[in-house]
Amino acid sequence: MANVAVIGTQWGDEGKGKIVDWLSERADVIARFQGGHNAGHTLVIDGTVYKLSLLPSGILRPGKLSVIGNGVVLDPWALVDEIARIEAQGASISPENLMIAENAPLILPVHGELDRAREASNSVAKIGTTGRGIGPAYEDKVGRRAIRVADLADEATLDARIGRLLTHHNALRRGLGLEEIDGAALKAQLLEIAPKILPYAAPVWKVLDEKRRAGSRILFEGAQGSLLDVDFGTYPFVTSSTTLSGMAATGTGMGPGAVGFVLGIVKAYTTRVGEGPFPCELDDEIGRHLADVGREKGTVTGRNRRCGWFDAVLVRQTCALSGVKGIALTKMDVLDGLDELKICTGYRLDGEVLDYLPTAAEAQARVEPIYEVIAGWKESTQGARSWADLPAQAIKYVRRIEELIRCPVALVSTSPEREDTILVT
Ligand code: 2SA
Ligand code: MG
Repeated sequence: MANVAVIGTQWGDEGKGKIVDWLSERADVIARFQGGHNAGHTLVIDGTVYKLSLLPSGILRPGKLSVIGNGVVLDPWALVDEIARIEAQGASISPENLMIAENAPLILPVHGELDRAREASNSVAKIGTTGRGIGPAYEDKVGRRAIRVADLADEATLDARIGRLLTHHNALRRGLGLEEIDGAALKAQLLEIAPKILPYAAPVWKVLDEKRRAGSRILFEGAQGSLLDVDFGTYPFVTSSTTLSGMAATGTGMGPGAVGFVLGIVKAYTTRVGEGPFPCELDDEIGRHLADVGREKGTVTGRNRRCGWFDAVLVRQTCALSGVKGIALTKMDVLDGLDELKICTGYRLDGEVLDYLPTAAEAQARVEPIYEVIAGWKESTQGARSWADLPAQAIKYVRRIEELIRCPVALVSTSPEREDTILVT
């Protein structure tokens, strides 16, 4: 098996967690390469529900190495809490099975405060962030003032980094009416958490290089979705990381050739959390049906997700952006019982027909979906484990999606359970 990168092709919450877990059985290393504890992956294993946020999904499988790459922004307190929570559910986590890139930047309490203060302020448009400090932490990374995992080992470095951070953040905080940062208190907090994080710190790029040379199979676990990508998403209503497959290499310290197969996770309909354009959004009975049946609530924040029909225009676009070679179609059972289904095949804008989502925010907000109607199915697809178990009309729906997005279906997931997966050969 080639190394696989798993990418969300919509706005996140496509059901990546289950697929990553399913694939992790066949991998030796599972690596996160972007995002932070804004991610929420729900896994159901033998009836037990695990909610992972920062930890790679491989952590629940004995004998696998889980890696948090340099492309991730790491909240050390959130990580320590999550480790304790998952260990209480029976997993065992140690430097043997978890490694963190030494050059990963930290999310500090000031980042969360800044994120939430901006969201609460009326002077800028609300993004609908998770409030976890993701954006401010990435700003500090590219602004060259982040504190990174390796810095936790040296007090003098911490002093220098905190000094630089204060200069920048205190100016910002004054503008938002927040108290100035107490540098000494921040340093004390960091020194307290350091011994809980440093044992996991490693030159991840080097470990991965050795693993690759030894023939280990690496699974790259994406978080959020392609339409939240900081470059190609519905900017500015995006997250602050690169969520596309190219990041799997840079976010762990490997060359692009290390990513052999890009698997795009595609939900059979569309959802989005937070603000921003959503051409196929349904503010009606059907939208509520999808939300109820699909239990569309955020894993991390518990926010309700907005729901709509499947948008083939968007998924065709994101499959191209990530070089997706095959898709895993998830949550098709949520469509069971609907009389008819709609698929968006293009947009209308100012009398013209578009076959892609334009870049300008103003145009993104105005495009109108052009729908194709396809008959639904009455039978249940839930728990189907072979192609033959699917109603003919459901197969038609899958085939039409493949055609429209120009990408073959590799897997169909028919329930949150690991075994309820159809492998398309
Ligand atoms: P942020 O916090 O800066 O990354 O928010 C910016 C935008 O990115 C969206 N975003 C997400 N969308 C869906 N799922 C996400 N993860 C959690 C989950 C979300 C939750 O998997 O359930 O629990 O609410 C996620 N993370 C970020 C966010 O909604 C903003 O639109
Ligand atoms: Mg999620």
